[in-house]
Amino acid sequence: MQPALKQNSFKEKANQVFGISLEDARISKSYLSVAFIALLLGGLLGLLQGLNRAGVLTLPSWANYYQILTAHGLLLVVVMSAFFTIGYFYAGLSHTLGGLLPKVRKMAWIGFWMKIFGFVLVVIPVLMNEASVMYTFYPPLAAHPVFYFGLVFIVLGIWMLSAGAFIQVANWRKNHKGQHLPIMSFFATGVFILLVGATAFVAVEVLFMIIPWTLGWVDGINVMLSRTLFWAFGHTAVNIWYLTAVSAWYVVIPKIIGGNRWSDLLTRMVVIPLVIMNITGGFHHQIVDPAISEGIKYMHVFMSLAIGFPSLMTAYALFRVFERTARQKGGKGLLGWFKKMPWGDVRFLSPFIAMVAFIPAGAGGIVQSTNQLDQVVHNTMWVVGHFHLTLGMSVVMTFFGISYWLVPFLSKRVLTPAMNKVGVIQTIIWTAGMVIMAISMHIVGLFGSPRRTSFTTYGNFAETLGWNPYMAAVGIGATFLLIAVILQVYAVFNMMFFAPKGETEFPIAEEEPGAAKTPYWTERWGVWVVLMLLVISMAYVIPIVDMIVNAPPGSPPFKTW
Ligand code: HEM
Ligand SMILES: [Cu+2]
Repeated sequence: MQPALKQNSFKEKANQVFGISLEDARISKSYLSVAFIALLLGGLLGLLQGLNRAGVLTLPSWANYYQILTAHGLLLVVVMSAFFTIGYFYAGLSHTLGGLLPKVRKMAWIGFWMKIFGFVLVVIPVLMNEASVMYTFYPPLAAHPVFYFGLVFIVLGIWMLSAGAFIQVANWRKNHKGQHLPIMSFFATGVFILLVGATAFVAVEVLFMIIPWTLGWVDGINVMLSRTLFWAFGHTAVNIWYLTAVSAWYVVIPKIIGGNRWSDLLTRMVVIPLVIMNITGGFHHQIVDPAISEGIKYMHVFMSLAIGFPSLMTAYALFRVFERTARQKGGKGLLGWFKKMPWGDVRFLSPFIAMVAFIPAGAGGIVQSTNQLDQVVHNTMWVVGHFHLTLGMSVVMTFFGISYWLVPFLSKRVLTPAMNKVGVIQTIIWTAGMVIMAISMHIVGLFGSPRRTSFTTYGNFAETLGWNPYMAAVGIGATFLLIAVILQVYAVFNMMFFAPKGETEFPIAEEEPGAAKTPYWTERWGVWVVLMLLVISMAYVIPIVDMIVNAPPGSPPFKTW
C-alpha cells in the first residue's frame, strides 16, 4: 500500500534525525536498569562466595553457600544477560527498522512484566532456602514447585519478546522487498530465533517433566533426559550472550575507532552457522555423563568444534579492521599501528579486552570439549575459571563497553570525559579482578579443587590444604570485581539520569567503500531455520529415543540441603 509505505519512510527519517522515540527508549532503559541491578546483586553474592571459599568468611545460618551460588548463577546468566541482550537489540531494532510498531512495543512491555513476575516467583523459594538447586536445577535435586512456575513465566516472556521482534522484522521486510536486513537487525533476528529454540527445550523439561514430578503427579523422573534438555538450553543461552557481544564487535567497534565494517557477507556468514549449529553444542556439557554412547559423543566433539570455526573468522575479520583503520591513521610497522588505537576510549578499550580474553577462553573450551582432557578438569574450579573468562570477560565487558554509548543514546545525554575516565578505571579494575580470579581458578582446578563446594579443609588433608593459597587469590580477585561492579552500576545510572543533556549516536559502521554487494540468499531465514531443525534432529533424535526407551527406573525428588 503506497500511503503506508510513505508514512513508514517518513518515520524512518524522523528516527534517524531525532534519534530513538521516547517510548522505545523507555523500553530499553527498563531492560538495562534491571540488568545492571542484577549485576550489582549478583556481584555482591559473587564476592560472598569468593570470600567463603577463600576461608575468610563464614556465612550466617540463614544464607548458606549453595543458596547464594544459586542466586549468583540465576542473577548473572539468566537475568542480567537476558535483560541486557533484549534491551540492546530492541534499541537496535527500533533504530535500524524505523521505530518499533505500536503492537511490538506493547509486546515488549508484556514480555518485560512476564519476565519480572517469573523472576519474583523464582526468587521467593530461593530466599526461603527451598530452591538451592543451582541455576542448572538438575533433577533429582528438587526445588519448591513455585521455582519452576517462575521459570515457565520467564520462558513465556522470552517468547513474547521474540514474537515482537519477528513481527517487527517481517513488517520491515514486507515494506523493503529485495533489501538486506540492516546488519544490527540481522544479528537480532538470529538471536531471537536462538532464544526460541533454546527455551523450547527447557520448557519441555520444566512443563512436562519437572513440574508433574515436584507436584507428586508422577513418582520418578528421567534424570538423563532432563539434563540433556537442560543443556540444549543452557549451552545455547550462553552462546546467545556471546553472539550479542559479537554483534557489537562487528557493527559498533569499527565505527567507534573511526573505521569501516569489513565484508558484510562474512559477517552474515558468521551469524548463519552460529544459528544453525548452536543448539546441538549442548552435548559437550555431558561428555562425562553416562547413557550417551561413544559414537554420539564423538559426533558432538565435531559439532562443538564446528561452532569454534566462526569465532576464528571473527578474530581474523576484526583484527583486519583494526589494522586497516590504524594504518589509515598513519600507523606504521608490523605491530606499531597498535599505538594508533583509541586506548583511552572506554567504548573501545572494554570490548577490546573482552575480545582478547576470548583467546584463552576459547582455548579452554576446546580443552573441555576433548574427552580425555575433560576428565581432568570436569566439575573442578577450572570450569568456573573458564566461564568467568567467556561470560565474565568476553561477554560482560562488551556489555559494559556498549553501556557507555547505549545508555546516553537512550536517555538523550552524553558521555563526558570524566565519565569516560570512570569507565577506563572500571575496565582496568575489572580486568585485574577477572584475570587474578580466573587464573587461580584454572590452576586450582587442575589440582582437583571441586566447584560448587562450600569451604572445607577436608580434615586438614595435606594435599587439599595446598589449594588454599589459590582460593585466597580468588577472594582477592572477587574483591576487585565488586569495586568494579559498583563503579559500573554508578556509571550506568548516572548516564541514565544525571549526565548532561545532548545527542549521542547509535554507532553503526558503514561498509568499506567499494565493498562487494552481499548476495541476497543470506536473507533466506526460512532456509536457515529448516537447516537448524535438521541439525537438531540429527543430533538429538537418536540419543533421546535411546534415553527414553532404555530408561532406568525414574528417580524420586531429593532435597540435599
Ligand atoms: C563480581 C563479579 C563476580 C565474582 C566475584 C564471581 C565469583 C564467583 C564464584 C566465587 C563462584 C563460585 C564457584 C564455586 O564455588 O563453584 C561463581 C560461580 C558462578 N559465576 Fe561468578 N563471579 C562474578 C561475576 C560473574 C558474571 C559476570 C557471571 C556471568 C555473566 C558469572 C557467572 C557465574 C556462574 C554461572 C557461576 C556458577 C554457578 C554454579 O555453579 O551454579 N559470575 N562466581
Ligand atoms: Cu556449551
